[in-house]
Amino acid sequence: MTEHNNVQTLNQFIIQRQADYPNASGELSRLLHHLGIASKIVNRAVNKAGLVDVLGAHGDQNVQGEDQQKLDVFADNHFINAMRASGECAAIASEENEEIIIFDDEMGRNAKYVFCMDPLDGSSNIDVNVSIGTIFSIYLRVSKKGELPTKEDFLQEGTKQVAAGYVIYGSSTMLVYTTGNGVNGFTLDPSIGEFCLSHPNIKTPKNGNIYSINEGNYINLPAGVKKYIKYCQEDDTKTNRPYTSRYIGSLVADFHRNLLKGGIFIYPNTSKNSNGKLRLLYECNPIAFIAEQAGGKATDGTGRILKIKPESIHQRVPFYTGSLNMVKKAEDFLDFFNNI
Ligand code: P6P
Repeated sequence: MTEHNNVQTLNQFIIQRQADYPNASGELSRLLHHLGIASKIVNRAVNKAGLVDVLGAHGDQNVQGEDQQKLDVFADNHFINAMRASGECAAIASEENEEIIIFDDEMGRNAKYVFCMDPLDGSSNIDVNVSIGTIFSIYLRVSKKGELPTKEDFLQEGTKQVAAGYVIYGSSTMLVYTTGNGVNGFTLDPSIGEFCLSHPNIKTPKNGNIYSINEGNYINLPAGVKKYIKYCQEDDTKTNRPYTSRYIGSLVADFHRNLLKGGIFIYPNTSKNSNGKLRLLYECNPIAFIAEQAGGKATDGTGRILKIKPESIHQRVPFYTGSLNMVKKAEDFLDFFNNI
């Protein structure tokens, strides 16, 4: 029997945090508990992906026109089922579904929250055993209880998020989330099947030397980004800390590494994609909430990600996030070259 002295499980943490808020009535706790269960189910499938028939294109295409891998669909279904079972979610916006999913039953109609998710981000990496992730964001609905939820429930500024986070299915599986009072990381202990608090109160370094961007897009990048990359590549003798490029093509994996070590992740607008590639509701907003709660920064190059008023649920935005001083430096280059 593994000794688990002083290890706090996700459920114990949620209950303890709920005790800190006497007026909390437990709905968010219940929703997070069901999220944890779905994460364990998806983790089991991801870990066995090479062994059982969940690999390969599902044949359909998602709203982004990307081939749906079976694991994408599997993850989408299980997180939808978990939110329905929680009884605390009224509707879902998912990368895998063009329209919002409404729980039009007694529980759903009276639920307080709506849920945005990318159920399995980085899915093109599934077949090559690279870390992938689930990204989620939770809002209080603006529609009235008892009425049907609408898209307006999802078109809220990121500052209105009540919780957000991600699961990273990597060398270990971690759930990292915030409810606006700091960022905490939980590592799945397979021997007991529980997420255990392993990274309490995560703070991201204010400076770092990792820059993460797909340099294959170089010729299509804005001038300011090209100049920032050049700045990173020059051996900055003042600090004698040459930068290093790390890019794995999986947002959760790239962001999580930089969160812990210090770094900047950039997916800018390009001459091919005027709004960049990443989606505001279920990629940029939740990651931005985590970044800011950990002492970092997240912008679209001109302003705070969390202050953007969404216009559609699959809206894309340019994304710069990570260590505070690195994002500020990148913005300086953008400001200069956008205004010459
Ligand atoms: P590119 C994965 O498809 C994803 O949405 C993110 O996880 C990742 O950061 C990005 O796209 C990678 O895009 O164009 O560099 O392959």
